[in-house]
Amino acid sequence: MNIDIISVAPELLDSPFAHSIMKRAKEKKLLQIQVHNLRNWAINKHGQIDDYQYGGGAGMVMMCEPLVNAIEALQQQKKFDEIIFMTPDGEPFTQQKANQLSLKENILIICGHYKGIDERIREHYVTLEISIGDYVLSGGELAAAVVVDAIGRIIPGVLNDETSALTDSFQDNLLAPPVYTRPANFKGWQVPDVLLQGDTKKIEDWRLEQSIIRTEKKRPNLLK
Ligand code: 6GU
Repeated sequence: MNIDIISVAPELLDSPFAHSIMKRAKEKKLLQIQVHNLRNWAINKHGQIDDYQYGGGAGMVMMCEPLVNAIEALQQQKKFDEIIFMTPDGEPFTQQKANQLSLKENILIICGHYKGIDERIREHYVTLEISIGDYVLSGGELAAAVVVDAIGRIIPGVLNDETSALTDSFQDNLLAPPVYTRPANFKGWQVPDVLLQGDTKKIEDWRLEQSIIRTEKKRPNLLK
């Protein structure tokens, strides 16, 4: 899978993909991430990519021309299955959406800044708008990092058996059950007996029961 990202702050995206599972995905060539600096397509030598909004009001708007030139330059190289705009007014991001996107071949992500991007880009190029929650970030980069991480770790072949995504919270609309590691007794706090007895069927039943209890308690809406 290829993910191209257009950003005015590419440095923000250096670190998130350089570790652990994301790093492995890249090393295994299952995921290729390329971050492109929008200023490469600035309209003048001052690096301008934004301008005042028509009708007045505070905040700059990212202009059509640099974005169109960036998008079209990348479209020369690849046919994108999805052109995603990261925006707080987008569709709420979920595990289900991550699952769907992990099956695509080429994705382009546009990170907004300032007051957003000229509406005409959303009308004529963007195929999907994503928000990562009901709060406002200063730019789309951190949100894009969240989305790419969630997608990248479930690309087939990225996780090994040990870290299988099938047991994640949300995969079946249930939160994951509690987990424990050694020692079995720490300061008198005991690990539940069932986990120590090696009966895999019993353990499986216990985990499902705990998942349901936990979901009822913390996120009852998921059960509806
Ligand atoms: Cl995708 N972008 C920004 N700027 N803020 C957000 C967001 C995205 N999702 C939630 N807040």
